[in-house]
Amino acid sequence: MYKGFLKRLEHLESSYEQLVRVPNEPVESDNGIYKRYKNAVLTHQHAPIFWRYDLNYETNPHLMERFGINAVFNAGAIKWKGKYLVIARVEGLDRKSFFAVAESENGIDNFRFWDYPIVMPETQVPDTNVYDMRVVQHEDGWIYGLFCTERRDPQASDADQSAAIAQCGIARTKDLRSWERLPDLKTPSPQQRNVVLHPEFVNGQYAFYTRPQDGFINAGSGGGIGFGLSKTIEQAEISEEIVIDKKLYHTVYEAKNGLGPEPIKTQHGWLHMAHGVRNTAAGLRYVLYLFMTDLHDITKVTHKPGGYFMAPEGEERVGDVSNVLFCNGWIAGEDGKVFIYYASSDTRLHVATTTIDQLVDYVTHTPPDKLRSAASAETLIQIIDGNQTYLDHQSTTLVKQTIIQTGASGKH
Ligand code: M1P
Repeated sequence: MYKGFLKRLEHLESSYEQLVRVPNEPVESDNGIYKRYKNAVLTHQHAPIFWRYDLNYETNPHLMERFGINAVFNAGAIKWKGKYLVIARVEGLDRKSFFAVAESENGIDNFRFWDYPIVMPETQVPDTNVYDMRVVQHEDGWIYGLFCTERRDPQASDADQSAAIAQCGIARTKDLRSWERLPDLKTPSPQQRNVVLHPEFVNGQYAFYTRPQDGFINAGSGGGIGFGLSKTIEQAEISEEIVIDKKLYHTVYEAKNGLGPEPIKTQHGWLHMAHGVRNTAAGLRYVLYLFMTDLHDITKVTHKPGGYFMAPEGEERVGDVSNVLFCNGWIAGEDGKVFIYYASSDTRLHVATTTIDQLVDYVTHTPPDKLRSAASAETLIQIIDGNQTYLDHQSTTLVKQTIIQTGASGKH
């Protein structure tokens, strides 16, 4: 019997190593804004063997899985001691999520989980489920993890086993290994998800992006990305919550929206990634969009391209909750390169790469949504008109000639 055990163990190990070591490759995209990659960076199969199996022959002679992992997705991200770290939402077969750190040398492949998941202390009211951590290196010197804590609605009757209350949990760390849990954020809204801490103080206070919502799934009247200040983080409380980016009829964020990772500071403004949700006959569709806020008044949206930045494609469209892209982690390097960690269909985690220059260009030059079909057609006509100088019967020969001449004259 032990021979069968050893054979299975060898097979498990070699398939695991093959999966984790496979180099990732960029996939050509024609939008010029970012590159997707061929392989997901984390899946349920990236969970280490020593998490999933009891490796003691005496107690597990069939080498059966004892702790199955269902999905690895929605990850916060941070560059830490020269490594690319993601703090993923790892969901077991029992539907409970927990946080676990995986690291990579280059940010695009070879992600390996640290030996143990994060031990997240609980408040006096234990969390039933925790997920979607936003990792923020704050100027106060701490690294914060803000996440959704979900508990059963105490008002729900026995007949209703799905009513839940979502709030923002807050924890902080200096080493990403040991975490101090702080009281949950208090806001005027009945429920909160997708709360993000701004990395800098605003008027000497901690600044939060929120997502007020009436119900557990429906944002209701509270839809939109909110904003509020708190004097302390140890007893964080927002007394006034304003909406800075609201949900809007017939847009990709008409049902609800929520901020993604912490914003990136650029010389032109703060770059934000968010998800927008709309309803369709096939259910909710989650896409990612970008916008920019003012460097001095961070509640003022200065640029917002129309439509989505990224939407589910190919295998990304299918999973436990299909037709979903979600992003709560990105890393901007000092060299201007940006690693976007996005999850598809609540199932797996991917990476896309781009640069700050490309994102700023995208945000500042993509036409806004003018909210009417005729206005969209008009925007397109302006682009076509502008291009006429370079076209010769729909061929781009003139563009190429102009670029060669301009390049030769040293203008670019
Ligand atoms: O299932 C899609 C997403 O739904 C929730 O996000 P939101 O509150 O914005 O609708 C979260 O549960 C998120 O984790 C999940 O990916």
